Amino acid sequence: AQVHALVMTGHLYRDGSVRLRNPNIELMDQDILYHLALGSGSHDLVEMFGDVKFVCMGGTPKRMEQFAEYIMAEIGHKIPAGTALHDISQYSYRYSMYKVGPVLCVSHGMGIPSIGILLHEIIKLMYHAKVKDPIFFRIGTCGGIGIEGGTVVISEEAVDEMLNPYHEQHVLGKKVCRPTTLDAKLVRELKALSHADDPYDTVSGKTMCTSDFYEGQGRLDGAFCEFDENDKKEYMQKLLDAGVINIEMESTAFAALTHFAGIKAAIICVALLDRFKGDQVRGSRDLASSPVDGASVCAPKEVLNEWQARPQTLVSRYIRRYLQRK
Ligand code: R2B
Ligand code: URA
Repeated sequence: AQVHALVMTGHLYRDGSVRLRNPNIELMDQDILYHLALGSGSHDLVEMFGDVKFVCMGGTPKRMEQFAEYIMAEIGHKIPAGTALHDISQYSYRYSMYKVGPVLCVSHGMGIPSIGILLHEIIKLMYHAKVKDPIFFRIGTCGGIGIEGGTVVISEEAVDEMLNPYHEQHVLGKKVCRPTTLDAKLVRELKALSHADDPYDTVSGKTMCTSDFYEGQGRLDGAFCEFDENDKKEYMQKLLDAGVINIEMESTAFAALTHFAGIKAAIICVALLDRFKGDQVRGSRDLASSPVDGASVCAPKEVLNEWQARPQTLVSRYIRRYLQRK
């Protein structure tokens, strides 16, 4: 029982390096990080990633490439003249990853399974590279509940579709629940980095994580819908009464797996719309606004793109302040 307790309470090593809660990895002669197109046998992971301090994850490859370019300018990181940032995981054809000095920028795809697989491999990457005290950020998008589109939401807690503060997974046919604890101090620090003259609000609250974008988020516009507008509104109100102010699709896995690994982490998402007011999100620049879901509900694509930079701005302020203090 004592050995069990030791294993279960252990997080980072005393020097801050990431330890794995898996005794098998160090016994293997090489570990292949399949979905990153990297391996401990084929790559010098300490040389390539040993100086990483921040891991920033977001849904799409394009947004993470833009974030890499942006953070490069923000922290004044230089790459050799005539070269460009390159996608380290290009040949995985799964995720995209860019490294800008101490900042690793990686796409996580959509949903819990996709970010879960990535987290296994990124946490192992931190271990193989002997990275100390890394901080993980998810910079994403979400639906707001009673908050205007364009608002930045910092998650205080992630809850599942039943409003449970844990991430449930099935392991060997059994349910395993891991708490979705996020770092309260990091939430406060990030909130303090919002500026009074930012042309948008930065708020914090609970985030609900779903495994579906349509029915699972109470949308009326999926291929199927067996409830009506009133049922939806009632549900949104129930969420709001429980302290939930936004909905997305990765937070429980992100919070639970980083917490289980002893890694400090935060989730910052921009709301694309207020779910009390609508369901549809504009997909591309040339989609005209429809009469049902007009511009008053869903902003045009250019505006959405500008909004998606807002969580990046906040994380950049955090990273720059950290690097200045060092
Ligand atoms: C937010 O946006 C995506 C769905 O459109 C999903 O990955 C999420 O969490
Ligand atoms: N991402 C989601 O998961 N839901 C939304 O409503 C918007 C973005």
